[in-house]
Amino acid sequence: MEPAIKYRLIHQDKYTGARTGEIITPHGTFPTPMFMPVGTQASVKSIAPEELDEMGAGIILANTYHLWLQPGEDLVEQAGGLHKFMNWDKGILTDSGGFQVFSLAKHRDIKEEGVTFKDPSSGRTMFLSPEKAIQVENALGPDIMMSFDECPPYFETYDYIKKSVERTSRWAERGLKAHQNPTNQGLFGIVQGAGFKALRQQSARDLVSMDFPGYSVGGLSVGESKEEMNRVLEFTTPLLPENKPRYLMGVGTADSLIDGVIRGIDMFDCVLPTRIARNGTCMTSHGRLVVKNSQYARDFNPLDDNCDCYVCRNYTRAYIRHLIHVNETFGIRLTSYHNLYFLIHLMEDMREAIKNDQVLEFREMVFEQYGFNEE
Ligand code: PRF
Ligand code: ZN
Repeated sequence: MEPAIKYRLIHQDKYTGARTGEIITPHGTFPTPMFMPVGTQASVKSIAPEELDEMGAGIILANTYHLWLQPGEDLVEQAGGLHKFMNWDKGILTDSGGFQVFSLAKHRDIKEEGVTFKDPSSGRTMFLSPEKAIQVENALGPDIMMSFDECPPYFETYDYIKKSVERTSRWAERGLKAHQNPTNQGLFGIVQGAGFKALRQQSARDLVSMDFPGYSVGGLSVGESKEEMNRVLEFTTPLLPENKPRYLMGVGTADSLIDGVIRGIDMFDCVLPTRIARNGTCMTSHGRLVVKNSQYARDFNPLDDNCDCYVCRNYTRAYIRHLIHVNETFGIRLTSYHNLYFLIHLMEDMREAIKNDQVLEFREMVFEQYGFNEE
């Protein structure tokens, strides 16, 4: 059987775990490392597919949880699948809903069979299980589907996390059995285990034995420190096969992307760039810039003097600040575009640095320019 998702290594950095390669999907090939814009409800907020293409996004993320609740997977299937429904013909990855149930739903009850919860918008009682998540993902039709996992709180006891990891392995196995078309859609496993090395090892061993076409590292960026995340990545990515993609879920600050790549990660996603854009905050090569602040009222420079995106080539801080102040939605379109471009372009620069074995120099340069601020 030909798997739906394949990884091709192009070059491994001489001095770190960073690697550049490409991921081949039924909807095209994209270079890695890559940042994936998040389109939770089948739309990357305020950005058109043509614009995502133009900024170099080879793959985007959507959420099983949201699309299952609204408009429902049968409607999307009837539309011809997610790609057709949203007019995006490159890669799509869907998260399974596991994480969203744990972070968004109220009154949830986790059992071996699955999770019962109350849909916060309709009040309906819903049930999501490994089989149900896979059935919804099969109907939505993304190129990459994620297993239904449990993302436990980071600072739980060893015994709690061990039970959770074991359940996530059983759920992964059930998902694999339920998966209908592995030649068209690749199902990834999710390694959990919080900060415990032995449990990350157990989780990786279980999942690798199931032979998924790709693996993600879950359960990070949930309140632990950056140092802690780096520590866990350092011993987790070496547990994953070298010939398959590795994806760090829900991470989207510039420094974490660079530090994740250095530890062997190929893919990232996060709502951060588009979320902060909507409250007037921009990611720049000099750190975060809150463009809606009064100090930019008469600043006729671009958002970032080192950025050559459509926004920075054509608009000033003063103009964008004005738009946001008078609630013109074009303002947040511009900040959203720039922020996504910034992270996608950062990964493009990183790929170049890897090819030249200059990852550590690149990190040094970016961090220095950045000023090590809150990002
Ligand atoms: N599991 C899933 N989705 C996720 C996570 C996870 O652990 C995270 C953790 N940062 C983000 N999104 N299924
Ligand atoms: Zn820009």
